[in-house]
Amino acid sequence: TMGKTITCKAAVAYEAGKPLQVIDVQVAPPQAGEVRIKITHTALCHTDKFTLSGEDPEGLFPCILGHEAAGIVESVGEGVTIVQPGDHVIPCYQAECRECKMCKSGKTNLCAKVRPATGNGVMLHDMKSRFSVDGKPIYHFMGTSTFSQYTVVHDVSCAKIDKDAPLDKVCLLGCGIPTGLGAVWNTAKVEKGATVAVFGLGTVGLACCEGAKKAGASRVIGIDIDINKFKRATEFGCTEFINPKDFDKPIQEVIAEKTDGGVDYSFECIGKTDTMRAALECCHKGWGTSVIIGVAGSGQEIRTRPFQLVTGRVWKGTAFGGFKSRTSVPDLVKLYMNKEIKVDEYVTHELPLSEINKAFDLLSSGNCLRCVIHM
Ligand code: NAD
Ligand code: AHE
Ligand code: ZN
Repeated sequence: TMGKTITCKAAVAYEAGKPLQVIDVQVAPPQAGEVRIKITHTALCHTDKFTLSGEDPEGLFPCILGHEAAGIVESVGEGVTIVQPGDHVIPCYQAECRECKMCKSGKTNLCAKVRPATGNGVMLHDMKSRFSVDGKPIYHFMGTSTFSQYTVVHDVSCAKIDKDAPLDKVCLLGCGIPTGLGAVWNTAKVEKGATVAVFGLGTVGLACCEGAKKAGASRVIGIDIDINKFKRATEFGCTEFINPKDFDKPIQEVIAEKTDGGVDYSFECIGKTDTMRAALECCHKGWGTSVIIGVAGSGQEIRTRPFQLVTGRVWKGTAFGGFKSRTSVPDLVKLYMNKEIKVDEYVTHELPLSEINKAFDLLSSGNCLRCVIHM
């Protein structure tokens, strides 16, 4: 049955660098292969702030940001079998179609099916947006656009989760926590006894610390320039801290001295190209592996001496921690329900949608990890 257009509140990013406007938007019914979700809770990730700043080359305006959320399926378009109305879901910016070359490769979690559409702020069916204000289209973002009371996503982007899971908490399993855990478990495959350095102790960095602790790492060195971040990091598995501001020499040298030549694994969870270099260069000669997680601004490039790689250091990167989304997110929800991974501990603030701009300010403050928006 053909659904109706819904009018609801959404936070619209009209222009880079400007506050969001919480206004009425029209959300068209889901077309073939699409799902309309009532978003109940969404958190903010640093990537939302980054895109709003105008630094993302794929950032389109006006758009509806947001990609770390949970909700309930309101209606589905033609041919959708993956979910049905009433299902509890986490929208996934990395889709998983299980049919494309990339999904079938077994080598990556990146899915190719809907990426051309999601990178252009539209839906694959007709390469158009389902959001509008007064008849003018508003772009989607990352195929999720969760800063809206209702959103439309591709069916292959919906992870169906346990109905008992608290949506105000598991929304965090839409991005930051899986990214950090997966970078350690899937991308680096940190083993028992390994030494680890984590650059940036926000949500993604702390999830790396937690993942490393669970993997049995012997040392987890946390690096941040905001000392407020050190206070809680021990609970997440961090065993020692370094504030680069306390040293005159490059931080990679400081770490190498403390670790008999360098760490086995490092993770960059900041998004700056100089810390990406430091993270590679603090790795041990012959085997040290560094994983880039942070997202760097448009036009920026990483650099190091090729000799760093010639002598056995490995530079890697990861999106959504290498987790195949539809398959893994429900499992991560189960791990949380069984108290095997933390989630509640990352929620430091909660606000209503009307105050979402305040959440953007909070995200860069020392005592904030995730601010959950109640829609
Ligand atoms: P966040 O803002 O909560 O945390 C970043 C931390 O880095 C903060 O604690 C900050 O104090 C610290 N920091 C900033 N500059 C620093 C410097 N020069 N040296 C040391 N520490 C510094 O961000 P987050 O939400 O945890 O995200 C972290 C990064 O990961 C962002 O770049 C985000 O865009 C990216 N990200 C990538 C993926 C992915 O799939 N690859 C997923 C989620 C987030
Ligand atoms: N659009 C940017 C890159 C942004 C980016 O790398 N996004 C990550 C997720 S960050 C989540 O907080 C990602 O999944 N990348 C892989 C993909 O397919 O987008 C740019 O530089 O163009
Ligand atoms: Zn994110």
